[in-house]
Amino acid sequence: MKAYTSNNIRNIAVLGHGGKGKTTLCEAMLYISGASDRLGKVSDGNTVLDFDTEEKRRKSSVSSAMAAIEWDNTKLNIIDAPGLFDFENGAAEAVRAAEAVLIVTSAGSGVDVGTQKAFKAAEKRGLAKFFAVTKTDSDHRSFYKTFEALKEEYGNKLCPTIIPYMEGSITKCYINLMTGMAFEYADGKAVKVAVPSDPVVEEMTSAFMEAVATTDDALMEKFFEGEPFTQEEILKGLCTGIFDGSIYPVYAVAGLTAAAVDQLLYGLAWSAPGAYGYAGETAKTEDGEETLLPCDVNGPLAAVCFKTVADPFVGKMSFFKVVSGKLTAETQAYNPRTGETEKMGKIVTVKGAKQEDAKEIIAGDIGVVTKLAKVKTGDTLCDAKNIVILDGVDAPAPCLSMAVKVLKKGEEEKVAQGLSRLMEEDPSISFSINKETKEQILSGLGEQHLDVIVSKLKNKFGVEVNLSVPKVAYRETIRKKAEAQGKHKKQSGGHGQFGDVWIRFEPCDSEELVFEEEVFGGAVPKNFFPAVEKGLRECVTKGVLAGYPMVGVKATLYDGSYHPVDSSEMAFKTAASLAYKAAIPKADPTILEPVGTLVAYMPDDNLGDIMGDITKRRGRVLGMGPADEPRMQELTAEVPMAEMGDFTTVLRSVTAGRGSFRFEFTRYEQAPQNVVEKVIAEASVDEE
Ligand SMILES: Nc1nc2c(ncn2[C@@H]2O[C@H](COP(=O)(O)OP(=O)(O)OP(=O)(O)O)[C@@H](O)[C@H]2O)c(=O)[nH]1
Ligand SMILES: [Mg+2]
Repeated sequence: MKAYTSNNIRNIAVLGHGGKGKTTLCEAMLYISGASDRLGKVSDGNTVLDFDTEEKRRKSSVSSAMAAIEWDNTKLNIIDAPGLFDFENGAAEAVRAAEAVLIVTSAGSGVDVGTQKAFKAAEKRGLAKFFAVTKTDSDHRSFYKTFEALKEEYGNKLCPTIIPYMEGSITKCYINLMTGMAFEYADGKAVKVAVPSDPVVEEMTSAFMEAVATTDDALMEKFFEGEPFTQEEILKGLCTGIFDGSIYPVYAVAGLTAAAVDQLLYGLAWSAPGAYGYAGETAKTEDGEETLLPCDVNGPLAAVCFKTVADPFVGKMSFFKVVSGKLTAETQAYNPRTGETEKMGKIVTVKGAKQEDAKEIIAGDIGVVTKLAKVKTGDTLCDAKNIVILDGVDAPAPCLSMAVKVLKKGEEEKVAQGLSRLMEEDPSISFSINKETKEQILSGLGEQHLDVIVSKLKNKFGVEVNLSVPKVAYRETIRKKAEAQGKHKKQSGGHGQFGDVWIRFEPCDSEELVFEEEVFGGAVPKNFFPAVEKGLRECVTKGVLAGYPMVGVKATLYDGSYHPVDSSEMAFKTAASLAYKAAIPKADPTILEPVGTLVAYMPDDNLGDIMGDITKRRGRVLGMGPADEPRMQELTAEVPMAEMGDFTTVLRSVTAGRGSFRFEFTRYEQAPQNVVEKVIAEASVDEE
């Protein structure tokens, strides 16, 4: 690939709802531009971008993939993101690296959730927005229906740019309103035809011109006078509007047949902003001050790692967006997070799974540095003399947790290693050990996400695991006062063992055991008190009902007796545990369950259903009201953690993916009787 200067590079994130045709469209862009010598098909598993085994198996993208395209003296870095919400991390990576987002939907669709999410993600980072309505080759899939739906959602900023001319339900040709030319397509090849005269074409042309006119007063005047615009005026207006967010161009295409894809490439090359077009990117200095970094190849280095891949052959690959300066094999790059200077590996560019050596990655471009052992996704690399921190990646937080069971004994370490590699690639995975239940907990964004992780463990790391619903960390406590004697006496041959205590147990507020003594007249000598306390502290780690830790207990040693020769610390420790075992069952023991606070967001229409679901989960709604976003509600509730298992899945299905939530542990509460019985029954099964 030839060398491009910063002003000729565009980074485009391709986002949208699952299955709408993003990968297919990207493949067509690669094919039409000559970056790929065949038109890959997702259904045939031969695409450049869905190269991972999991993607081929599922016929759907699971991670972001990148390829550079050369078109009209411009380098277009295309980043194809997965549409399924379980793989949303890929979209977060793509958005971090891009200046423009191509939102893909398909003809005949309304405004789907993927479109809304992509739009929001682009807004959040202030990126330019383009729409591609694909699948316009299929019969009875109306581009115009989708256009109207988008218009209703996004208003007059929507600017038809390539439109299909339909005869009945069949697309005959595509009209480029930028150039005023029409083309028919056969095998992706364009044949110029006359622009059909049709009221729809006239209406769309007028909408296009009006959108362009809004970017400049002089053009608006011309528009009202009915004067035609020159090509330069059109392009300038379009670029201005796209850049400042007053125009969202809409392109009709068909990825599968590569129809009108050349027109889309022209549109992106001519009118998508690159990093060079902006004043710069805002970073933070070490003191937390904001500083603007212009896209200047001669400026100080500032690059953000937006994606990490653990490649089996090349090793670790860190994907960078260079904001200022350049990355070369000789660069001394400082990592403010670790405080270390990184030794550069090789510089490569990627086309899907393929790598090609490169000399450098310059400001405004993206590329890969290999073997940076310490760099993580989200890290900034910069000049040690000019330390800056760029925004990281807005990765979604894990929300569905399962317990991991390793199938073959002895492979635990291998599983942990495999997972830590996968976590390097995907920050929306987390893996930890629950100290209380001793279970290994794997968390991700949903069932499909966890399913892919399990498959990758098997295929990439050769280890098999099963997932099950995690145990809940219950606690035990007592509800009334009770006392008992614990007497340990043994006479075996010479030296005997003797310890005798009377201990009172009562409820208290402390999580930890509170130990006191009220011994009169040396019934138990002082030097044995620590042994009694130690014995009790060991006991409360296991409750008497189901073996969960005991909390909220005060123990008072108030009497006992000793033997001048046979008493020992050991004997008093044992005596204390006998008192515990005898007293606690009389102290009305019960089970406490963890309760968390849920804050959930959902569209207005789903509020009733979600409230019903929360009630079914034994939750208490604490409050609700309109969320910050239009047409969304925010609901706060307290829900037992044991009931939250599949809430992610239910919320997603009820809200068609629009909902989201946070859930955090709040406190322990008395569990209802049926739960107490269930927990005790399960514990006795576990013990058998
Ligand atoms: N007829 C027709 N079918 C298409 C077109 N584009 C994609 N498809 C089909 O739609 C399905 C999904 O296409 P993908 O390209 O995998 O969609 P995606 O948006 O990348 O999907 P995710 O990666 O899962 O988000 C495949 O079966 C494609 O063959 C098109 O232009 N025309
Ligand atoms: Mg895809």
